[in-house]
Amino acid sequence: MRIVLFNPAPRSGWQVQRRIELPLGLLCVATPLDLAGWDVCIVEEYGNRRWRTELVEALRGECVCFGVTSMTGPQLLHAVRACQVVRQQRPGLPIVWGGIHASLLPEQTLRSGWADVVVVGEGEETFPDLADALAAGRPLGSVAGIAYLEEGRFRATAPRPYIDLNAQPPLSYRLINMDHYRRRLFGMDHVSFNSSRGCPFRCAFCWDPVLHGRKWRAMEPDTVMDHLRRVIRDYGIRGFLFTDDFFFADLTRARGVVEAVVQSGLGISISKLQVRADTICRMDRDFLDLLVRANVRRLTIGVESGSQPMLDRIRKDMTIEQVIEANERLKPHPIVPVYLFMMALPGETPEQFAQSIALAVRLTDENPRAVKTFNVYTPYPGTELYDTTVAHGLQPPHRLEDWAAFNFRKVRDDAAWVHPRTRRLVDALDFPLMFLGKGHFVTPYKRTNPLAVALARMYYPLARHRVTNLDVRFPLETLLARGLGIFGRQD
Ligand code: B12
Repeated sequence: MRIVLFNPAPRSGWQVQRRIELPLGLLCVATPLDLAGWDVCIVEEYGNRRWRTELVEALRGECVCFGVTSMTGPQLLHAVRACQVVRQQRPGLPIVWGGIHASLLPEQTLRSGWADVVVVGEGEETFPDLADALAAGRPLGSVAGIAYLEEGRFRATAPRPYIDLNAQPPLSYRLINMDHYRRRLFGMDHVSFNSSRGCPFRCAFCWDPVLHGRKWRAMEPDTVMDHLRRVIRDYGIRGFLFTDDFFFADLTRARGVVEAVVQSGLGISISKLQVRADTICRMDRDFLDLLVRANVRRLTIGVESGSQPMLDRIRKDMTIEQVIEANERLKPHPIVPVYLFMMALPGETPEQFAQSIALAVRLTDENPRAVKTFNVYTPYPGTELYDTTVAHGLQPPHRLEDWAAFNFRKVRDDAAWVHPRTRRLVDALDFPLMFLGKGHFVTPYKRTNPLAVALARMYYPLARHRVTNLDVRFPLETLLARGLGIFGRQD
């Protein structure tokens, strides 16, 4: 009996063909079904012009249900488009939604008409149970961890306990074409890997505390190695991009994983990890050296704001001094710290925004390897800060499809939670901010686009002048980039 799963492109327009990420969420739910003997078919839209034909072909035969995943944002539209195909081809086939967005807003997702069942939270145990129920005609009420409509009434069954990550089998990568997902970085092939879930912190903008209840769970080093070894054995891929929200939550475990990677002698590269600045302050030199030996090249660090009162407001539980200290500690090591900032946070004053810029300038000046990224704060449903934006006039979308317009590149016109002067600054400086930190913008284009590199180099002094002096007069380059559609698209 077949189950068809669909991975909608997370972006729209030309970006559909851009960077490809392993569909880890779908693989996690497909693996137990595969091992239980189901015929699981995963259709990928990302970077795949034939997705529609492949989906129609997959739906032929005896299907039990269709499953789709989605984050909040443009991915929802792509998910809905696939559901339209399913409804057309196989009217009556149950459509199951899973993933972050549907888990946060199950009722609205169901009322859209594009979903028959929502799997809320982790799907490894719930989805096989649901598939069995659908195949056997067992009532939905007997399946824990789901939501559905019964005669128009919203029903949610009891939540399912978190799964034991150490008891999970290695993913059934053979269900997808791994070649589609290999990313050539630092001279070797890479794929994504996830070794833990959740985060004990309470950042007011983050979805994590909502779905994971601040409960952090992780694979032991042996389990991680077992999974990585399979990927190396079956696909020869030795580069891994860890997607963990907080890989370093338990420093003893983190050290154990990194040591195991180094000691294995398999040439494994953990190329990218996310970390908090205060965690770096807790690492000694040996630990940082160990990370270098495991080929950690990039550490992504959420700084969010250069204003301490703002950090306190968003409950980051971290200080600006810790960020500066972390940058200092990383300096002697060949690791690129990628500092992430959010602009247009609720109530952010122009002065606070200027403090973020000043901190980014300081970090990139003090550590020449450091790079930064500024994104517009996007309120995500279920989070504490989202409620603040609603209190300040955000009209929550009433339809599933309307969440698709939530975008991190542009301040929404109705963003009443943003000070009008801050909004003007953000709108005008978003583009030049991309060029702050020499080399950051040009590196990806070095081999492919000499014109873009030359233009960026010419523009750099003006960009730096603009952002350091908050000079937003005649922002012609921003208007041009927006007009040409190469920047700030809303899809
Ligand atoms: C890799 C990644 C991406 C990839 C692509 C993801 C993909 N698969 O398509 C890329 C780089 C494209 C991406 C982009 C974005 N991302 Co992103 N991304 C992630 C990341 C780091 C890992 C996702 C992952 O693999 N998780 C591991 C798997 C196992 O977890 P899972 O997907 O939740 O799946 C489980 C359940 O949800 C469920 N499930 C999932 N799907 C399904 C389907 C069915 C049928 C069933 C039954 C169950 C089920 O079962 C799974 C196993 O338990 C997460 C953070 C995280 N740790 O999850 C953020 C995250 C998903 N991204 C997020 C965001 C905000 C974005 C962006 C909008 C903006 C940004 N600043 O990055 C953009 C997208 C839009 C755009 N215009 O580009 C948020 C989403 C919040 C939300 N409300 O949706 C997250 C949670 C990060 C965060 N903490 O804020 N992202």
